Amino acid sequence: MKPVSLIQFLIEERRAGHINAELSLLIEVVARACKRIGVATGKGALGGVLGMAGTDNVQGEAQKKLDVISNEILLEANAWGGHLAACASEEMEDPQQIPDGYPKGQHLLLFDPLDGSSNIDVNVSVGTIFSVLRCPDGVTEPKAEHFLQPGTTQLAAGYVVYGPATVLVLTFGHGTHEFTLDREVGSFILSRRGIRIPEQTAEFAINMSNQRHWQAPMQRYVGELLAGRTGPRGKDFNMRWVASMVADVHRIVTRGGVFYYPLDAKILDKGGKLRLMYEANPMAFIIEQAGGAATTGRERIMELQPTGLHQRVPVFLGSKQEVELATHYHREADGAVS
Ligand code: AFP
Repeated sequence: MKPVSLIQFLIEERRAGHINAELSLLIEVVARACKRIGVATGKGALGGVLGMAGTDNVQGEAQKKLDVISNEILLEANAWGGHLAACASEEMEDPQQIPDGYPKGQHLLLFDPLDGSSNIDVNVSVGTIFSVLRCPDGVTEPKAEHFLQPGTTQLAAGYVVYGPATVLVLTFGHGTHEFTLDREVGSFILSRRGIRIPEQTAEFAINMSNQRHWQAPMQRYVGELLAGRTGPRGKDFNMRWVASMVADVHRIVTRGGVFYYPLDAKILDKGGKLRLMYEANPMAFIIEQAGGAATTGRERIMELQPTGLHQRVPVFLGSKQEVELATHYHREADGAVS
């Protein structure tokens, strides 16, 4: 079969009425920016971009952390196209407006430019996560409050994993699709259409070093997984933890599994570790569109009414039956179900 490029796929999606021309352009621009981020991360130590921002390289020039560079790449790429009303990023306290004199569009873009950035220096996969919302009608200078829309209103969500291969996973609410970057040609090529995550799994991802801080239902649930074949679950479970959410989620999108970043005593006052608007919501959209589930352990992530641009939430996502069981244990402990 003839390979389908991202551009051809976007044309198909427009013809099917799933997206308009402006959203198609937005995705093209984000994908192009991510190719540049992939090139920057791929240079490793040779790019002079590893280490902490605020340090100097051997020539005495200021070094920029790759997450700062990735943020700048995405901002710069998106300022011009006329497809955005504003963007918001993990790297910036407030939304970034489109500069005066540039054309504006109807969309709001949120992103985590380089998730898992603490893994860069050790050459482990990192990624970009993004979410697209519609700018409320009549708003010309969107502020944080205009971004505070539930995940169910997302028009698009995606991530790019910069690993052995650079891979884009995308949804417009009509299935989840994967594109692999052909590095010689410079194009993202459709590699999996309509991804389905198996409902059951025997693989879970969690940072076990936080175990003593977890709440009782999480202790119970993971305790049962660890008990394996002789425990109440009657089967052995395997564990993985990359500590780059994009890489952990991509494994789940590829072979199933579950990912948990629960609330624990250390992060109780923050509400969780991961950010709702540009980590949890887009990942939840991608996972649900692939037949999986995504909750906070208590509620569906995409139904949360956001209260802040950088709000944090607990995240349970992946194979449906496992996420439902872990969520059931929490709701049962809360007295919400019997
Ligand atoms: P960094 O971008 O600071 O590396 O954080 C990545 C992350 O938010 C997410 O990608 C991982 O799942 C999670 O942190 C790992 O957190 P722990 O280090 O607490 O396991």
